[in-house]
Amino acid sequence: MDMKSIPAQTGNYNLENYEEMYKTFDWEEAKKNFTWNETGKVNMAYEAIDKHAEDPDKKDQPALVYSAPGREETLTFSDLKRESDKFANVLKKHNIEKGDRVFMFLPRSPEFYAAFLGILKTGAIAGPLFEAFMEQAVRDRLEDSGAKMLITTPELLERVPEKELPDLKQVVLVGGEGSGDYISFEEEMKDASQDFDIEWVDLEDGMLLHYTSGSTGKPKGVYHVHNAMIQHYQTGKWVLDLKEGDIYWCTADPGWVTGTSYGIFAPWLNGVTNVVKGGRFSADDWYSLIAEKEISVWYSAPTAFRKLMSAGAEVAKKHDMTSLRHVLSVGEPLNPEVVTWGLKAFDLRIHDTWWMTETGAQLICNFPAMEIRPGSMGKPIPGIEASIVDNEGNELPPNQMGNLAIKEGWPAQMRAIWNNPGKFESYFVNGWYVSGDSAYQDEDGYFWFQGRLDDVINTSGERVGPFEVESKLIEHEAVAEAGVIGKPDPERGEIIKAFIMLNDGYEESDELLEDIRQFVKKGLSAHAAPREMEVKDSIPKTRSGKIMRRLLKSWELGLPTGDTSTLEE
Ligand code: 6R9
Repeated sequence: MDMKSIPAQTGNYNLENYEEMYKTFDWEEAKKNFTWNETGKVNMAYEAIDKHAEDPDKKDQPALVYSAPGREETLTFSDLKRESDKFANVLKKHNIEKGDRVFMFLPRSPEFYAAFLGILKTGAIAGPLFEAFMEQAVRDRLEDSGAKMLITTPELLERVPEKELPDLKQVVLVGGEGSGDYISFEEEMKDASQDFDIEWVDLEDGMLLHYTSGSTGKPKGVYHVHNAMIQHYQTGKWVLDLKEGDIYWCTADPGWVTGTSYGIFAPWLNGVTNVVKGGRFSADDWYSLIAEKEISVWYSAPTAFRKLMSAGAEVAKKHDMTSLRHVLSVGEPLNPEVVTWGLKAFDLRIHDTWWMTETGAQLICNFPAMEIRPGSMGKPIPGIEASIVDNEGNELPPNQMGNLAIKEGWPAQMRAIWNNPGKFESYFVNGWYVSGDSAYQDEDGYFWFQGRLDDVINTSGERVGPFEVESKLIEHEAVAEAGVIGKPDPERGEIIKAFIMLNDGYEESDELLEDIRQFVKKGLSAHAAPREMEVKDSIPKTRSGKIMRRLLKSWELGLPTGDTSTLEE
């Protein structure tokens, strides 16, 4: 097969004629799908859940199908309305008000989804955290956001430095005893009323804070508003191609933007059944889930596809995956060989989609009724303008590499970086949102990803800021200096490699390196712990003291070192 392009899938798709839609579409059109277009009153949780719970034909349809080792549960749209109304009442009882930040440090579970929706119903701002976060990561996020309440479990509570967080007034424990200091989720839910008057908000009111890593400084809080629903709904139609009767599975954790925008909002705004899987990755379990739940639309990530690939075709062959109709990917470049594997394994194309925490929703995509070019991220969704620009924000001609940029003002765009207006401003140049990714556009309008312009590492689809890891490394008593890079890896995309300089009196040994690794793992998270470490006599820095990661990377990969004029003596 000619892998330079794969023709459109045959079938009936919500978006049949991309080129035509791109020319004519206007976001004003999309707004007509929502009642708030007339009333002016809006709440994401109403549009995603309550609206369907009020519809006699939909209320008993499964909304959430939860499957984890030892726990299977199905909640209909009315169940989810009731549970989230109850939790919203619990929040009100404990003085949560519109605009308050309520953080969630919880495993994926039905309680997570009920609580998340409950938070939105009060008009408060939800802040989901990865379950894998360790103390430092949790502290940074709760501190910066000024979170007033945290919902967690007794086990995870051990990683919450409560005493160092003066703004944190209350902790709700799921699966724990209530005591003087803590609110018990189960006890409060037992007594909570099922009637809640939803807080109607403005389209521009805050809804969600997702912390993400940059190349410098602490993680930043990307702030999203209810208005994003227009794009979640519309991309759910066009890109995920969601239709009545679909069983949809997004494999992303809600601590990551994909797990909220496309693990909560897009499927439920479109009224489809949403499957959530708990537990760890296993190829056998994943395939079984597809077969058992008869999943039709599946959104995952290259790192997961690569793991399935390496598990071998025999594992796949044991399961019936004919329910699948549409498969998509996000988070990292989708390797052409993975697309080829997908054609063999499922007889379907894997559709790459590009977007970021900051963009809130999909922007450049491969649509089912469009020819795809393996290795390309696809084309801009109707309603947005994408381009390649130079550092001054001037558009570049086809086939020239530059900054991937989006004309500002799309519905799901972040509205702020929490507590950091300067950082927010720095994203915009000459009317363009500059993504930090480099790419080029071919003559036919397809976008091709080249790399990150900053030093952010993408390991197994998780964004890791080298600065965070370096900071943790040098907290170890043996480490004097540290420089961290992403090193290309066939399975994980990149792995974290750390170059360290030891303090006097420390000798390099396997035990010491392992001890340092564990230190980062316990302090930050497992995915932030370096898989490789190398001891150096010094770490290259610029004259202004910035670690020259670019140079470390060139050494590591045996590439020319380029301009080293700023290198410290
Ligand atoms: C949704 C999400 C954003 C960064 C982004 C880019 C990389 C995402 C990609 C991709 C190549 C794709 N990225 N999708 N790279 N092809 N289809 O991933 O958000 O965690 O903020 O990461 O991920 O580098 O800038 P986020």
